Amino acid sequence: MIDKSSPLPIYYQLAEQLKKRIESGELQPGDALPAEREYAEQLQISRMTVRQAINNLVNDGYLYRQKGKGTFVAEKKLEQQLVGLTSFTEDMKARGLVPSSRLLHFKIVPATDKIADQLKINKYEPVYEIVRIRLADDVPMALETVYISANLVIGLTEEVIHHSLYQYIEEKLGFTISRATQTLEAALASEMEMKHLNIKKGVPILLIERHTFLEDGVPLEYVKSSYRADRYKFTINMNR
Ligand code: 16G
Repeated sequence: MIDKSSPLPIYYQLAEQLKKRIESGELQPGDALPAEREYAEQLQISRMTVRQAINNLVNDGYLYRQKGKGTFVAEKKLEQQLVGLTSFTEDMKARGLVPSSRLLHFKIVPATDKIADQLKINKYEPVYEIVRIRLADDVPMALETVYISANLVIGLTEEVIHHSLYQYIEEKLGFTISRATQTLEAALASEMEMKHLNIKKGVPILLIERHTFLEDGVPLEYVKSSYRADRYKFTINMNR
């Protein structure tokens, strides 16, 4: 019900009501929403107001639009707990999703000042530069750029990184991946992210930077990832 005397804007009230119906499961992923015109008539509000409510829910990842077909309820966001140091493959499998990668770039390059500093190696030492799209059930979730010292991790190939990088490092090379520090910030998708993550201009993304270390404190990888903010949320547990 819309309360026209409420100080809360009408579009906001409508968006909150739809959100509740999605969260309660009354509206299921894939369900089509009635046309904006129908909502407007039924609730005696303007189509502009309906559109504003729906735009907000599209931006928040609750709904998505399909050209010529209408507006639909989106899949629930994937929630990642920021507690254990896990790989993409492990995260997806834990949710019952099938992980896969699309390799965009794989090269050994001389470390720049910045990369050398991140990996605590000398400038111009060889590093792997790997760019992968990470998918869950064939849906692109993140775009990941990884730098790893080629003198430390031997034998990485395109074939290897089509599968789990962490698994190769631990099981084939016998290293112990021990800890990581990570930063998380919001940004707007770049052209490259828009293209590869299949998102529209202006959609927010979550930028993650991770430094991962081996047991003895040796830097293993420096990673920059862009996660779709409409499909992903991160949970942080805190103890006081
Ligand atoms: C995650 C890590 C990334 C790591 C990758 C290994 C974040 C932000 N990044 O995507 O640092 O390289 O897992 O995944 O979580 P893999 O073992 O499946 O190749």
